[in-house]
Amino acid sequence: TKLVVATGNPGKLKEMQAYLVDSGWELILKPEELEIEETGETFVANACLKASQVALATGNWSIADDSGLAVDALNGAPGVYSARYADSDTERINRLLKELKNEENRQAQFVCVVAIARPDGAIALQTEGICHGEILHTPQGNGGFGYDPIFYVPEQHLSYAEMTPEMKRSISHRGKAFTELLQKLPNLT
Ligand code: ITT
Repeated sequence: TKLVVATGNPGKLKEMQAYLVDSGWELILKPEELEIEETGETFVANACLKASQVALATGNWSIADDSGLAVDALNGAPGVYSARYADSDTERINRLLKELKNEENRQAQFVCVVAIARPDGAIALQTEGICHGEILHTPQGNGGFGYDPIFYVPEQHLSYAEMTPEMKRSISHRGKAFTELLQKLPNLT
């Protein structure tokens, strides 16, 4: 069965494809001209909205990921606004580091909600994953995408950007959401 991967973010797309490669679904890319406005105020609302609207527009099953970085000292910002925080990954990182200048509390969590919608737009499955970490004072590592160079995971003693793609996939917020999703997939009918 065809499954449209409802993302326009190349970094996310790569990771989503890696989780789904042996799932039995035939993965289809989202048509580029199909853009969904993220009007929700929660990760769950936006993940469901993207999955439902892409399913309805294409007539296929669809999977969407809504994710973001919630920083304790900023009361959870940028959160669902992580993508809209600035115009490029570098500018997003610079803005966050500036907001946290002289801030000792570096605690943060990456959150990921994944939702699968049926061709009629109904949500069939939805899971969430969280990864706790700390915001570094300067970027470290060249891998990954987005905020990866400033997100440090104490258990691994590495930033997301210093991990191999395999290691990031196994411990990340997205990894936790997809592990649960893949466990529940066989029950879908
Ligand atoms: P789609 O909605 O098209 O999937 P997007 O980039 O707009 O793409 P989101 O609205 O979910 O996606 O925004 C999530 C942002 O959070 C993303 O743009 C990154 O800046 C950041 N982000 C999410 N997961 C990340 C990860 O694993 N590593 C680094 N940054 C991440």
